[in-house]
Amino acid sequence: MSRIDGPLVWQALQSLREELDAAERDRIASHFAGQVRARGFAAPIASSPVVDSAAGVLAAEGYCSLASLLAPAQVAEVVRYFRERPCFNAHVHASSDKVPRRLGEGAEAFHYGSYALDDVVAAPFLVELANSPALLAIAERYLGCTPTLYSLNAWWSFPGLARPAKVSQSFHRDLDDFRFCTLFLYLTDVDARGGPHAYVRRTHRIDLLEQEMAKAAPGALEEVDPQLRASVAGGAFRRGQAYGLDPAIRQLFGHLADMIPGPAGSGLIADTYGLHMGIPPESGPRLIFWARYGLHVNYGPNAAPVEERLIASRIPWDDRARYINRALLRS
Ligand SMILES: O=C(O)CCC(=O)C(=O)O
Repeated sequence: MSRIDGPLVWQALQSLREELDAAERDRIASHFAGQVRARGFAAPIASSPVVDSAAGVLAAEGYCSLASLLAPAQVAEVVRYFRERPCFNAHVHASSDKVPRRLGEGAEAFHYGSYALDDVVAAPFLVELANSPALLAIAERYLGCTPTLYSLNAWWSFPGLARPAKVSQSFHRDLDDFRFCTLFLYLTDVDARGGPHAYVRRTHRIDLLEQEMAKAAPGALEEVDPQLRASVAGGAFRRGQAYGLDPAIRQLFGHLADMIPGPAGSGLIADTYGLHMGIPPESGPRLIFWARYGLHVNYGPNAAPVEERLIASRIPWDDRARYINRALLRS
């Protein structure tokens, strides 16, 4: 697809996603997955107790915690690598002012310091982790087809800002694809004050949401902001719509809202269509990495493809690997 057609198709699909309710979105996702399966890049899904259990929890709850994704020595190397590079003042590089800033030299004046895709790809261990058979198998189970790895990102969340960042430090839904899931890897230790990711379980699936809503106190939903109500009920919603720590979310779903701390090297895989947020860190900066798995090449705001050799030299490179990583590659 050309550099014009890619964004054009992405924008059209994005508008469609904003108009669909959760059930329609899911139906289209199944068609997409069927088309991908028909094109035959599937590998036999590696079945192991870890993969089976993580895929089951992800489907049932919306996220699954993952321990020991990287060893302490690997984490130290990754953190050292990023500390030596400039970062950019937004959650994703594409939304920043594109001014490189170093840690200790102005970067911390902003909520976020994210890295350019080339630097994320060149970081040690991360491309290998995102392409590990176990994570690909979990994503493949969840999506119903071979995943497309459409976004890699790493960023600092800095403490001490007067207000939380818009959207991402407020409960919100992501709308990247008709079905997708996100691996988050903590690269610093994250306790309750270290900026844990928070996720409202079961808000990723309309059937589960309906079950939870049926348990809500009579009238509880009427008090909720109409946009939030539509979203909570699995209806259409706008991208970028955020709900803060809306008391209604606490009232309706408090018992399902998990804060997810973990040591550096651990993480989670989540369907971030479900309500989620990053709690602003208080005790120190948090460094985190994501890898996003979806149904197709998703020319979202993160797209800035890298040279094939940067990835191909790192992992077993065959047709399937090229397919999975193609959104990240310059053609
Ligand atoms: O910072 C976090 O833990 C959450 C980031 C987030 O909300 C997102 O990537 O959509």
